[in-house]
Amino acid sequence: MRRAVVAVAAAAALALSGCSAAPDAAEAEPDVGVQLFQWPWPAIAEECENTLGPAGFDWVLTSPAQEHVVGEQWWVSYQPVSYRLESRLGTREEFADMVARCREAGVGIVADAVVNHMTGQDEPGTGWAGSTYAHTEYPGIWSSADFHACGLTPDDDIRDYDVRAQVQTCELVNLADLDTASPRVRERLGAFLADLVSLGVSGVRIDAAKHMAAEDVAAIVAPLPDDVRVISEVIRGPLEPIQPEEYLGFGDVFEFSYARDLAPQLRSGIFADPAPAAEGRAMHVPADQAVVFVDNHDTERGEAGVTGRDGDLYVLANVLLLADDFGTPVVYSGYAFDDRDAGAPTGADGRVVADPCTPGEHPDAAAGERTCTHAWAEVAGMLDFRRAVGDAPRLPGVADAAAYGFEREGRGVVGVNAGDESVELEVPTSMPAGEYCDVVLSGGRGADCPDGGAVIVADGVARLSLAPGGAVAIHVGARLP
Ligand code: AAO
Repeated sequence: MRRAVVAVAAAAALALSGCSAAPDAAEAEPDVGVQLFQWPWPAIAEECENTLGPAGFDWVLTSPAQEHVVGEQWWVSYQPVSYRLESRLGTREEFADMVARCREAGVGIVADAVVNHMTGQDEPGTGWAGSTYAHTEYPGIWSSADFHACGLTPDDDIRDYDVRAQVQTCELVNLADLDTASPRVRERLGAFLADLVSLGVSGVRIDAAKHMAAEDVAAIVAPLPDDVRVISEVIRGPLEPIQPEEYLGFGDVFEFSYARDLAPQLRSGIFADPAPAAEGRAMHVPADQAVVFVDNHDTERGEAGVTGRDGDLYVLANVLLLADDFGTPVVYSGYAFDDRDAGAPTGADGRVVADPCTPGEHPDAAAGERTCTHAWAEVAGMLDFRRAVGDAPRLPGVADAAAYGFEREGRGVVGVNAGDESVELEVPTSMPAGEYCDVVLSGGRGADCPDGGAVIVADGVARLSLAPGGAVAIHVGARLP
């Protein structure tokens, strides 16, 4: 069985540093990903160089690179027409250039791979790069024999997630469902993933993995080199027969329970300590195979989680995500929208465009504008925190009114306030007494600690002044002289 191996970024040298060097015992490169949803390849390359590498992000999850059906909606990306890497997000050359430039900046690329299905179109058509297709005919690639015809529902679409055979052999929202049990299909899909790897990607997201038997996905990814990270998208339906745990034999999974636990705590201001990471969390895959997030492109359009539309609460959610010791966190960065289907802004040629984000800025994105979450000072500061606390365990927290905070043993303290009253939160800590810079406020730039950004640790207690909707984080590398 192949094992997911975590790529180590070479960004340490570029990392924003604190005021004084942290003891290096526990210091580790933070294994933090960022999903740049519907970002075009040349713009991702630029973000790697200007923002992501310097902040210490380890990898970027892209949107799918395959040729897709033509349309304005973002989700055309999820209806592949061929395995040519020509899409609204860029050409094959631009994809390869992005991978190389990001790698140079210490950032890996995890490519979203759509292998469960092809298009959901009933009428024949021509894809973005000129390939012709019909629902189950893709000349030179697939013919109808390569697809499932489940015969279990009136239109062969999935109706009932409680029936395994439907979920894995019927069509997900009318998307032509490949017969991934077939050796020929497996081999062709494997060749597509190998092509991505040949361009230097460090990992792949397996879209709609739930809709393929785990043994099929295992067979498709088996030929990949061991150091290619495989992350399966298996949305946890607590009562469904197909569970994310089935997909752990060959890689990691996105753990949807994480955000579902976090969101109600932020909304209510009533926080509870999770079980220690080493003991595992209920309804979560083990920490070392869990990829966790506040939101993604589906949940920000669907589930009742905390999203970019929640203002301060969304910042607090990201602070807690990055302060935690559970799983591999992925920050989500897309664009604001007022229509679920609305695609990202495009130029006159129909290609998606994106202006660069400015490190440290936190714009109020209007519909169609990039949220730039990955460039926010608060996020950069928390990557700095994460680097400094390393593998120090999360200790039981303290709550006061709607504020909550905890220590990463001996190395850092974090606090958030989800209420509308200021709170002085006292968090017990074994950090050395002294004055520390708040890296949330300073974006990790300890040396330029702004006025009011200093936090006192004395008598084994960190005193955090938490404004309504505010967050504070300090770590041993950001101690003021
Ligand atoms: C579009 C149109 C369709 C049209 C189709 C074909 O919207 O009307 O029929 O084209 O022409 C994306 C878009 C779709 C789009 C599609 C293709 O979201 O709107 O369809 O591209 O262009 C299931 C899958 C999961 C999937 C998710 C959307 O299991 O894999 O649906 N996510 C991925 C991508 C996604 C993409 C595709 C797959 C397809 O991330 O962007 O679709 O490539 C339950 C189940 C889940 C199920 C959800 C939604 O979840 O457990 O497995 O996800 O329902 O049906 C609670 C429950 C939880 C439940 C959840 C629902 O939390 O605990 O069980 O609520 O949010």
